[in-house]
Amino acid sequence: MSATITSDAPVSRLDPFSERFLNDPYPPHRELRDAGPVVRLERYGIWAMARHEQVHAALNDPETFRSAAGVGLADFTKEKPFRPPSLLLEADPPEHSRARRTITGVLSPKRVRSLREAFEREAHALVERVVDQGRFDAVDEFAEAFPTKVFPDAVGVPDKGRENLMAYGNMVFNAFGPQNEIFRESAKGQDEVREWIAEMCLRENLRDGGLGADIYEHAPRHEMGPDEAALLVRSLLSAGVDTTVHGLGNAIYCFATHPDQWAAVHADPSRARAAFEEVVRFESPVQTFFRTTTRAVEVEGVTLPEGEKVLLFLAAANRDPRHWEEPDRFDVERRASGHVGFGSGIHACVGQMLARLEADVLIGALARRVEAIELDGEPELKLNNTLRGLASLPVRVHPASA
Ligand code: OVM
Repeated sequence: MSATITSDAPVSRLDPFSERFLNDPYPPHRELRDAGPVVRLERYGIWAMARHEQVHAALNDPETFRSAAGVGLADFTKEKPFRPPSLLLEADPPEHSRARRTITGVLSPKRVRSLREAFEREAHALVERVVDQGRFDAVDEFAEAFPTKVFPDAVGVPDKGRENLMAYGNMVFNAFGPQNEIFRESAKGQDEVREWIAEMCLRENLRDGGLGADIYEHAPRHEMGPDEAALLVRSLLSAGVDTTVHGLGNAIYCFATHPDQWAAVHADPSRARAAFEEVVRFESPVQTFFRTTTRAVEVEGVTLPEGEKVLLFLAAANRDPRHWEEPDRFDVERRASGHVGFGSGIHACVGQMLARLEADVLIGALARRVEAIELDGEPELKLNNTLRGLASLPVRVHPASA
């Protein structure tokens, strides 16, 4: 007997990073789920899982499915990473644990709750502005306007240069895919963006009392030095902006295309938080992440060798009919918890409470003021190797009579 790859695994020729796939991922997601619990993607010589059961299990078995070899297509044991690896995202225990504890300490429930008032002031002003306009672009003027203000305010990033945040996130999330045209286009001429980000990670540029400064304060308690603290600030700046922008944009898209669902949120704005959870399930901002096998592992009769890249389709798991009832129905009243849009296990999104707070506050404010949202033109997709969201979303809103 020899240790050859057992190839009774289903094989697919799909390219999950092609424009065709990214434009309408749901039919190929179904194809991948139906092909089997684990599928070989010929094009990249990798494996894929698209069913909820296997995606959830892999996320919760970090000893077998590690992150330190990168959570993108690139294998950090063979290729130079696109940037110095994240101490959080691209790390395994025990190194990951110190970084995680530091960030968890900073983003405590109490600290996140303390941000609500400032978020509400900003949300109120923004909602008044768009209601006055009547017609606006729900991406630039709403979904992007809010997180790009309140998030850097919370972290303590100075005003000047904040436009770099979106460009940086777009590039980082593209870098998890192959070096295709989508990635190259987003990385073009970004040296200054990367320099600005590196500057903003330094203690001297972060406002006292902000989350960034808090990272520097907590770091020594977990044996982390200033260089490591700077990398943790980089994690906030990488993962905290584009993700929420896409989540909020996708939310407005879902509401505009499902008017009865917006009517339910308008009738009871306390539903905003649960409605956002359903948005993250239904149009997951982060579509995929990779893991790398640390040993030969059997998945439902198929043996994956050691050191293999496995692409986990979070967004496909979130619409797996083996797990969800009528998964393709957007229903703000369903129990969407259990989705893996924020991941699961030790790497689950550490900022998810902050993301939910932003969404709750902004969607809640809109729900109190607006009774109907309608499309006012063709939405335009923003192509990204990892993120799903819109580049433009023209809408018209109808204020509720006071
Ligand atoms: C990080 C990082 C970057 C992008 C995404 C992410 C979704 C984390 O630098 O730690 O998590």
